[in-house]
Amino acid sequence: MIHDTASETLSRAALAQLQLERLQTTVVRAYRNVRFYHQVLDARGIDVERVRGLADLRMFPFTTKADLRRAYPYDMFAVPLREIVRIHKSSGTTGKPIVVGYTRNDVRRWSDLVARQLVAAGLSDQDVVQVAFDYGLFTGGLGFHYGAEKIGAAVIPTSSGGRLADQIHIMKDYKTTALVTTPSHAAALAHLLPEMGIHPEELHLKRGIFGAEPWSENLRAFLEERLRIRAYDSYGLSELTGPGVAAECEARQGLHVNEDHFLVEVVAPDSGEPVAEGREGELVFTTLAKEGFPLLRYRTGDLGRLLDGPCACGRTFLRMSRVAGRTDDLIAIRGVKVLPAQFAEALAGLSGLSGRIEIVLDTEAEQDLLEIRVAVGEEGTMLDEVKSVERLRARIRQRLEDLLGFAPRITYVEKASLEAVGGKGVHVVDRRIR
Ligand code: DLL
Repeated sequence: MIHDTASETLSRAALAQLQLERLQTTVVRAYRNVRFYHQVLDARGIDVERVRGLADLRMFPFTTKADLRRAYPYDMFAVPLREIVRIHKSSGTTGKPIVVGYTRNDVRRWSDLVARQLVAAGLSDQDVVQVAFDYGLFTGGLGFHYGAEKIGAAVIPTSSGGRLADQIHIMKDYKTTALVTTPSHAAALAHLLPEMGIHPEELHLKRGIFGAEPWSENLRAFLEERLRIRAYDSYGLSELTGPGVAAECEARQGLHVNEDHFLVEVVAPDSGEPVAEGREGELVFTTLAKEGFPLLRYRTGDLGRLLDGPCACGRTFLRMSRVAGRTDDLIAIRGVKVLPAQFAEALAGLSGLSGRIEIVLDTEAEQDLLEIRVAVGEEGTMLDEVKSVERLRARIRQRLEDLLGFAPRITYVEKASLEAVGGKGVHVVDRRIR
């Protein structure tokens, strides 16, 4: 089934025409209403009225995460606050986060984009959808909530917090047919089932829609087997809208990019030049219909490829591969996205610690294990007493729990062993199996 057949099966020629018209409107709106774009486009002598073809997009400069951070909180908004009806925030940034705003039309369109992917995954008004993404500043919870309501499904807004066992009780008792969450959260639930003595056949689950972090075909197979579902990948980012940028259909041969709302480019991360067709590079998006927060050539930091050719499902939108990695060192741990520098930031000012930290990531039972290795610093040599060392450990744990929402394992190691690895203040060892 297709949610919006007219849009999702547009001929490529009609789509290109629509994209061009929307691009023309977007660049003018961004130039007129966002000081940042006004300044950078003026500085380059770019006349926004002169966009004649989609190829003209290339004359525009990229927009980066740093640009958005500098605009904190509202400087990238293209409408006055009274026209904004929703505010979310992007994860995984150091210092000031990125704040994004949606007009009423933006929220409506966003819900439609999420509805598209739910229908593409086979959902309908017959479904009971458990949205176990975090509800709040993160876009996953509310994004899927509105999309699932749009298709008339019964939505259970469990959100992500709380006990795993409660999610499972609800899933069983409320007869959930579709689970929507991060793949890591789904894996944790799948592991708990047998421990709770529940056989997957006792559940009513049919489908899982997972995203917001990297996952693999191995994890898909595990989740499908343990939860007796068909699992679908969903990609998006808060800066563009949240979920609803690209998602898999029944064919699961890549994720259809909602090209009537987002123009996608793939560029070489170092030069910013377009890569050859079908090659891997950094995904760059331009919004085509957003009112509150339009973006021109936004560099996502996500690596991927575009897959050509028609899809068995009949949709004409291009597909992208699974996200193959990042251009920066953003790490996703149990659904939480952090930069290594955020660990240093969180522990800054704790007296007794050496400046270096090692982050060790491992996989145990399909789940992320996080260990933080720290060493006692110069002034910390007085910390020999077990009591003070334990007090310091508790403080570290508290600060990291504030950062991540869960407590990692904290291990003291010799200072020399942290220094031996050289490099920056934070060293990451990722041994996870994806
Ligand atoms: O993760 C939005 C979202 C919510 C997408 C729910 C899908 C489902 P952010 O928190 O801003 O937004 O994080 C965006 O997460 O740039 C990718 O690096 C990563 N990411 C998102 N989806 C996937 C995916 C939401 N399916 C960042 N596979 C993006 C791999 C993903 N990485």
